[in-house]
Amino acid sequence: MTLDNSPEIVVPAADVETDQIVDSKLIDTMGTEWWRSAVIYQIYPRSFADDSGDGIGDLRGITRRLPALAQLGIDAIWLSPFYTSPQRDAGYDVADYCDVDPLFGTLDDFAELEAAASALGLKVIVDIVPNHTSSDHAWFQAAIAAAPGSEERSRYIFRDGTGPGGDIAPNNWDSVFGGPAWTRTTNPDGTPGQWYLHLFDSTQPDLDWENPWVREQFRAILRFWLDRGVDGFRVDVAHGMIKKAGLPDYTPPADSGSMGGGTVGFEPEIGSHAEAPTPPYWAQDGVHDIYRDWRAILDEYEGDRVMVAEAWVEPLTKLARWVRPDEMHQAFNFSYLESAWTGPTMRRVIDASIDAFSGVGAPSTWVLSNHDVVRHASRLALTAENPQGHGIGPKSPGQPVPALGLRRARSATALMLALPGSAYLYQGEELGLPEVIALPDSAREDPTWFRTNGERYGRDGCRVPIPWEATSPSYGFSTGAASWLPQPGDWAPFARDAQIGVAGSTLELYTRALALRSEHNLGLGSVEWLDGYGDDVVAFRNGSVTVIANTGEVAVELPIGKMLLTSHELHGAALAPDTTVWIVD
Ligand code: TEU
Repeated sequence: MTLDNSPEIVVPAADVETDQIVDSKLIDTMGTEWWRSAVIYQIYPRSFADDSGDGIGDLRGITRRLPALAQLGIDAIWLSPFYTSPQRDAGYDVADYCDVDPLFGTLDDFAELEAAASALGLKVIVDIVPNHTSSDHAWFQAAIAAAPGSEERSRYIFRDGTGPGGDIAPNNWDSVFGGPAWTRTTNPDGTPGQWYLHLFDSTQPDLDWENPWVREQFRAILRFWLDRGVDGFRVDVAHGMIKKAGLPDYTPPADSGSMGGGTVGFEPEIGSHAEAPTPPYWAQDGVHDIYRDWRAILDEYEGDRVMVAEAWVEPLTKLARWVRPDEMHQAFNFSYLESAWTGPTMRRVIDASIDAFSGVGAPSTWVLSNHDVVRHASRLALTAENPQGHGIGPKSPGQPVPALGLRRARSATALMLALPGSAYLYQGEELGLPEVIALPDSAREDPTWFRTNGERYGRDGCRVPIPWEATSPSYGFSTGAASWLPQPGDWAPFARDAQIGVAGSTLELYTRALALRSEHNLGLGSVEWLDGYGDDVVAFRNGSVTVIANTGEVAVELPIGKMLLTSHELHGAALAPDTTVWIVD
């Protein structure tokens, strides 16, 4: 067995700054904590299961459906926010970090959910949203009511405008959701006042993390949930909390990718190009002090509590700074998510990921879908005209062919679940759900849609409530008939009860892959590239399992061995295009 890296690609070694010298002993003794190899399933509470019958999912609905997740074979759930919120950004606009929104239930419902998860052997990770609060939060309401220069205002980023009358925003930054990142306040006497910064919606004012008061509040919030037994946190916008001093103007490069607002865009040549300039609002060095502080808090608690960074940072060598030994435990691998389905790209991103993360003693993570991106059963079949989609609707270019998308998605998932490290699944992908492209415009709720006047469709298409029962109203999502986003009329074949126990169904593929992954301990294994296959084929061994994925257009011959898993039915010894197999000798 030899390594089969494409020779022209040079993956830069993890760059080492003086403050990031890593204890090599720590790396040598990489542990076996649960999160290093865990498969973590993202629940988007409003779209998972609705017990109250109001058309919006809730905590009791989740608790009721947890046995189905245990049966699927995952290790942990991550819950997107269920905290008190006016729901302007589906709960990522938090008005009280230490309570449950009545839409989703109560703190007692959360305790029941936790107990049920624990009884099923599932860990529970909750979302924490520290970059911004809701504008309804008592802190922001107090800030608005207080005078410029007050302590209350110093918790957020208020500034005077420029130009005559202060009517020009303090700088030129754009919101990730479109439009300016500043909104002007109105004084009590009706005159225009200061401006406040919001990297996202105007109802999501950014906190000032230079203020020790803000840091103290979040220490208490972490403890609140740790005391309630959560196993960890997914940290929202973990690259955004510190802004460059002086808030200098910044114009993102034209090709800045999915992150609107100026996050560095992902390029196919992952790991093979230099870092793009860092925007003054992302990935500032100061954020790392915050995570070191948080890590010390988590380490006070018994059990392996974990933090995962939602940091849209590239290249991977830079993202690895979020998971140094005294910071977070994991970071979402968005470079992997955004990689094209081609042999060279997949090999390159897998190598670059393992190199970058293992360079700091962290496990690599893998992810193909979440609540912010086009579902991979559609995304992988978008055409070159619009390869990542960034929210697709009826008028988007590059429309996917559904059967091709599902075929590639199954193949890509079978590849992902064979990789060592920790994998993230997004609710509904185990059913093979596609993006809902034809949502009526009147149903859309994503602030992106409104802030761009419909120019960007946004993320509603991946957030449609999931189908459980083929013949029930709302496909069994709700105890009532409604669902907050309309479900397509042709989703019955995707319903869980239409797939369970059905040979060849996507649900059975996921269930089998997860069982085999655990049986063969693939999550703690390694990648040994295999020679002898063409460029389009991704072939490696992980322990005793040989994994072969054909991303190309022609069938390839398979080696002899016992077939453990195949993403599609095989005909003879040929591996058809867009198919992945696991073989054991
Ligand atoms: O996402 C951060 C983020 O930057 C992405 O949302 C991305 O820019 C966007 O989805 C592309 O349209 C997190 C959450 O995952 C997202 O749901 C929230 O809307 C956002 O933070 C604000 O809290």
